[in-house]
This record gives sequence, structure tokens and C-alpha cells, in this order.
Amino acid sequence: MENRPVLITGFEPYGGRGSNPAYEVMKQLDGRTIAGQTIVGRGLPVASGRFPAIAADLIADLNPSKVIGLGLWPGESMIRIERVGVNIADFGIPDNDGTLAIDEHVDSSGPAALMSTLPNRAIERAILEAGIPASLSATAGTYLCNICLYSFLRAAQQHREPVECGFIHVPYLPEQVADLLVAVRDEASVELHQRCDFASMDLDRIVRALEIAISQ
Ligand code: PCA
Repeated sequence: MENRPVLITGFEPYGGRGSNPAYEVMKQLDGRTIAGQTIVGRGLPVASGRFPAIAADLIADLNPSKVIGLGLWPGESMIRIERVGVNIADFGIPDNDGTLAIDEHVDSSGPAALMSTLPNRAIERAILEAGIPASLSATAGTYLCNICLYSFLRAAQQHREPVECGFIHVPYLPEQVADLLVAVRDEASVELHQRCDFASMDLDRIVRALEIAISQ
């Protein structure tokens, strides 16, 4: 029987940050076997012009049984399991190629929204049972992570075999928040209590949550 891999993607750093926890988690999972499934990790550029082709090519080349995209949601305190990708590209900051999409579509011929096909409720329950904060989310935003989710779901619809696709946003790593706190103090332009993006989760815990998600 053919052993189809599980594809885990992790976005590269963006928004002026030196690292992205999503990329670090992807690297930790790449090459491992989890619940009898081979994990293939791929870094993704924060470049909207590379989508949707990058998603279609990865599904065609790897023929994965499952795709879980990973991205950072600054300020998020939990493992954030995305349920829906929307057909909107509307950026608050430019992507890494300098593109600033405003009021655009991800795919001009696609539906308004596509639902994640992962067993999201079971994933949420299993992560919570392991003592790790997690919740279902009804918006992956309108930036690259949403484009990634929507593009993989769209590519999966056109693939010859069924592919479960979803997306998980992760919090900052504690080291990133420590750096942010230093930067906020040094800038001396807002008081600490005016910021609400200082939540974090350690890398091992996020990796454990992903192991659980992959196993559902
Ligand atoms: N987070 C951004 C894009 C890349 C990432 O890691 C997002 O939530 O869209």
C-alpha cells in the first residue's frame, strides 16, 4: 500500500521579525514518523505572488494524505485551530516581496470561503486533554496564512486523491516576547499596558500540540 506523507508547512519570518515559531515547529517535525505517518516539512515564503501555485505544486509533487499549515498569530495565547479560509486578500503590512494587497481575492474564480477538512473539533479536544490551551477559530485573517489555507483547500479539491487540509496559528515563543518587551521599553512611545501582544508558548509545547493534531 502506498504510504502518503503528511505535509507540514511553516512560514518564514516576516514583518521585520528575525524568526517565526511556525518555521521552527515545522523543522522539528520534518522527517519524523508520527502515528505511522511520515512527516515532510516545507518552509513557505511570505510572498502572496507565489500562491496559489506553491500549494498546487506541493500537493501534486508530494501527494500528501494531509496538509497542516503553520503560521504565527502575534499576541495569540493558545494553539489556534483555523476552521475557514476566506477568498479575501487584504493586508495590514506588505508581504516579504513588498506586495500590499487591498480588497483583493485569493482566487477570482473561487468560492467566498472554504472550510478546513481536518477533524478540528477532535484536534482541539485532544490538545486540551494534554493540558495545552487550544481553541477553534473562525478567522485566519486576510493575510498570508489565510491565503495558504484557502490555496491548499482549493488545490486539494482539484487533486486526484482526497487530501485533508487545515491550518494552525501558533503564539510567539517566550524569547520573542522578551525581545519585544526590551524593544517597547527602548522605544518609550507607549506604556506596556497599552500593548496586548505579549502572550507566548514554549517550542516543546507547540511541537507536542502538533504531534497530537497530526495523530487525529
Ligand atoms: N503569520 C502571518 C503570515 C505568516 C505568518 O506566520 C499570518 O497570520 O497571515
